[in-house]
Amino acid sequence: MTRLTLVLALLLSSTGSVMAGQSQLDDLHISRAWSRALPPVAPTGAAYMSIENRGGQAARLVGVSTPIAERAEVHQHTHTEGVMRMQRVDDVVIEPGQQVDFAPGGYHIMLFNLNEPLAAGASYPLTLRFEQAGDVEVQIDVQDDAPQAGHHH
Ligand SMILES: [Cu+2]
Repeated sequence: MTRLTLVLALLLSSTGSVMAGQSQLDDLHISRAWSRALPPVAPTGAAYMSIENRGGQAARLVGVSTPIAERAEVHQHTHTEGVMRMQRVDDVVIEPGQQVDFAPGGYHIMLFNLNEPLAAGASYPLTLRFEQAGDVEVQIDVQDDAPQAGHHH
């Protein structure tokens, strides 16, 4: 392989991966993004949403962040011997054609050391980091009750 061919091949392969990332971003549909309203003194909160993967390859959520909390983590509730606990998970995989619901009692985004209250009617940005697709920013609506099932923005 000549040097020029090698450079061309490298260029083509990197362009290809960027495009794959872009298209996977388009394949991720996030709906029902909400937080439960809490009293202003609450130090922690949680965010919920549904993530649907309409693409052909698995998507892996590897991180979360938001300006309204010092730290955000992906958590899962587990039942062990009748006791409900929650624990941090490193990633959540959304298989092609699948939807994963983050909801009370299951997966949730845990927010530590809130620097503004989760007041009903407010909203705030949350960034979901996917391994291939990159960052997706969603707007989280703060409300008293869970949104209706099947409601999409
Ligand atoms: Cu939690």
